[in-house]
Amino acid sequence: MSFKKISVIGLGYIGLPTAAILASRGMLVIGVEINKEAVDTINAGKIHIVEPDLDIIVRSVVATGNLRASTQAEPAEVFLVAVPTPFIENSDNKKEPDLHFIESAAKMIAPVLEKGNLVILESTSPVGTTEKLANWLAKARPDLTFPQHHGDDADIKIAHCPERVLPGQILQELVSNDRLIGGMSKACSQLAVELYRIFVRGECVITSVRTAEMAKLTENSFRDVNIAFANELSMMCDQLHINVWELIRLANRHPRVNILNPGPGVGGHCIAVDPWFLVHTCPEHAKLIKQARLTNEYKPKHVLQQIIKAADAFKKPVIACLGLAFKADIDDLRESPALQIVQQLGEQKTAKLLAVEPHINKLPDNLRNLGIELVSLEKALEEANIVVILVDHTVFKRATKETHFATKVVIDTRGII
Ligand code: SAJ
Repeated sequence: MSFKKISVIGLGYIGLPTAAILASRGMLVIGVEINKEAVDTINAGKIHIVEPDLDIIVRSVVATGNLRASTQAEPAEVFLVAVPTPFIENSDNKKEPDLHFIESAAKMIAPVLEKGNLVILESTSPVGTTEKLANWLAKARPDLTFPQHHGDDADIKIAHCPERVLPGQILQELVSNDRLIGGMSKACSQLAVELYRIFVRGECVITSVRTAEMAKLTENSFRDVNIAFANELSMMCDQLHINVWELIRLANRHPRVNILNPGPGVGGHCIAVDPWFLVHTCPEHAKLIKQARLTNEYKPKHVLQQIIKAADAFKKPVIACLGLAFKADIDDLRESPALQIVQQLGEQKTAKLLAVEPHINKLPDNLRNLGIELVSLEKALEEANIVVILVDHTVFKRATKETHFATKVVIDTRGII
């Protein structure tokens, strides 16, 4: 089969780049998005998120007519679902996966599904979610057959092919990364491989649907556990007056040791979220994974205590907080430990706070309401007596080569100095 018309449901950090790449390969792509503003922005050839080079490719595929956004689903050969899967905190403070965006996507595409269509779930999902999606679709369309009951002969083919791209390098990784293809039957996998072959240069590796779901959660939990190890080391080193960066550099000289970098905590909407899906599904076994999450969630509090202690030595402390994003060289503030630290520091009202974030033009309202100012790096370094490095943006790394840091009390949570 050669595909012509593809529908991407959810035009966020994954959906929009994927839609744009498919469109750039000659497909007619209809992006479906509930946010009307985002739809209008995209149809004007612009983008509502920040990702290197995405603006160029979207502008070009909208101009050629290969990409069009809409708030309504319409018939297509493939439906690629890339909607968010956050968690909700229940009354016992337990984090439960929130699948309502996937359920809404199922309700949206069910009326336009036709025999022969392929439905792919790309959203990071707890094990069993693709089967749930299939059941939601089957319930809405009793006139069609689905792979959970009809295997290879089903009218509709369904697969889970998790996205695994790194924000900041999405366009490159979409093409070069290997792709896991978890079809609900052999025929489902084969059709999904055909689709990804349109733009993936990495290998398309076929597995079961549940293994594909678990693999994605495993990758992000692996990273979370390893960062937690580094963060635990950094807190022990603070207590023992040892330079954790030197320690890690030395330990990593061992041929089988490769410790990650400690930081102010773990942010973003993936690594700080996905391990909870495993903890929720297997609470009695996912103990290390849960503890890693708790360690990484605690790290911002540890940094906050360090800053408060440093500020105590000044009558009128002025604190410059360098970086608000969840990691280097992006503008994304979601689940950012830097943002959390600056907000909590602002709530203490014990110091004048200057925030430096070169990737945004305006502070979020909650920070502005606390009297925090967004300033340039130069102004921050001129005025502050304490400098807290919260994000390792390239511009900050360059600035540390100059001398003005030497005269300040510096708390360097990223080890850039
Ligand atoms: N971090 C550290 N120390 C490190 C590495 C990262 O503190 O040594 C922090 C970062 O500063 C950031 C957080 O961890 O706050 C997460 O950043 P990241 O760069 O590790 O990952 P994400 O969230 O941008 O993207 C991850 C990737 N997963 C893995 O590398 C296993 C990406 O491939 C996934 O596609 C993405 O999650 C996702 O969408 O799930």
